[in-house]
Amino acid sequence: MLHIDAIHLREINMPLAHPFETSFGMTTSRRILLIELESEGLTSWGECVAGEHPYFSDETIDTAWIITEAELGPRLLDADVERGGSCAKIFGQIRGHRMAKAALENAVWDLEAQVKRVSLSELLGGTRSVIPCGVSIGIQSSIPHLIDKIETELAAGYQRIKLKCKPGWDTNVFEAVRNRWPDITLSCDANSVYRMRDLNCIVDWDRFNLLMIEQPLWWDDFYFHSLLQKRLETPLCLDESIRNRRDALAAIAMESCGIINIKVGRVGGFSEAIGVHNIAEERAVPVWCGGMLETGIGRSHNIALSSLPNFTLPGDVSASSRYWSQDIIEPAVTVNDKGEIVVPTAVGRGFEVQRDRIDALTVRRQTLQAKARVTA
Ligand code: OSB
Ligand code: MG
Repeated sequence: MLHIDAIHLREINMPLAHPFETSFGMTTSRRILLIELESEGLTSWGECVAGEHPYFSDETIDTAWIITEAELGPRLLDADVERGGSCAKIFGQIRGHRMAKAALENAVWDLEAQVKRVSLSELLGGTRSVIPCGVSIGIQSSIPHLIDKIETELAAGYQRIKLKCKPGWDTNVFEAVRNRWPDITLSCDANSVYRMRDLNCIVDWDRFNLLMIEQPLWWDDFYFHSLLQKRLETPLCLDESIRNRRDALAAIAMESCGIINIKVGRVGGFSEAIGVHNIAEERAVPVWCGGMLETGIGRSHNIALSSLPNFTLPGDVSASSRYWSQDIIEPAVTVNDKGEIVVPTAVGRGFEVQRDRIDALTVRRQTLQAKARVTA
């Protein structure tokens, strides 16, 4: 049994080292909810990936804060928590709020790994000692700027370049990049900005030999993606619309995609992420680990998840320095010259959390305390 004595919520504010632009807007700084669990002298961490605005998903840091404080936190403190995998049931009555649930559940897995004296990767069922890494490159002010960025990332060793796109920053951009680099592994991510009227435009991208086209249509859709996939050679990849393993099953059965992006926050925690991974693996659908501009805490959890066997494609898990001038873990996440991250084998997440640095970045905090435990 894991005895959780207290749950600490904090909001930290961190400026991004480089602004990140997607089809839904520009992010220059992040407001991040961190969860810290205290348990019999141990401390574990979770990061909530909800954004400041409900643009990627319907959650925000503020909805996650409220639901954690009022519903999820009290339930976790009252429950008999055996392991990380117990959380889905503990939170089962609460609909939605998957990013809030994931932050707590992942902190419980982080704790379980420490109690069992194993690495988080081992606890999750990881088999890889290194993970292949790609980068997600935001919309830039000009094509020459983008070419410079890609040059830098390729020189650093990254194995796959993903371009954020939107109408006006798509066909012309893919053309310029393919002219410069005919053979690199290239993909794009539209974050749901296109509609069926754009079908012919998207079908034309087959000539760019993209590894995949990520979430071109509505954020909650499988059906229209399946119609589009029938017209395309290039595999579609779903991100936003996969909320759980049933969605993954439905999307695969409907042939809405050939590849799945797994984000542990988007599916509600490690248990469900493993479920999506397993269902895809059984059906020979490759997966990769998405990113949400995480700090080192969420990043270290993504590294552990990416060590599972069906994470065969390079993920959006890259070096801390691409996001932060100074990360909140030690050492920072680095990528070797083959574009790989070495999976830590130390107990737990394998990176030390820098509490002083977190304290300095904290703008709001709240503690939920367990009721006094009755001992026999
Ligand atoms: O769709 O993958 C996405 C960032 C914020 C919201 C959505 C997405 C992204 C990214 C960034 O692509 C990936 C990263 O963390 O590098
Ligand atoms: Mg995406």
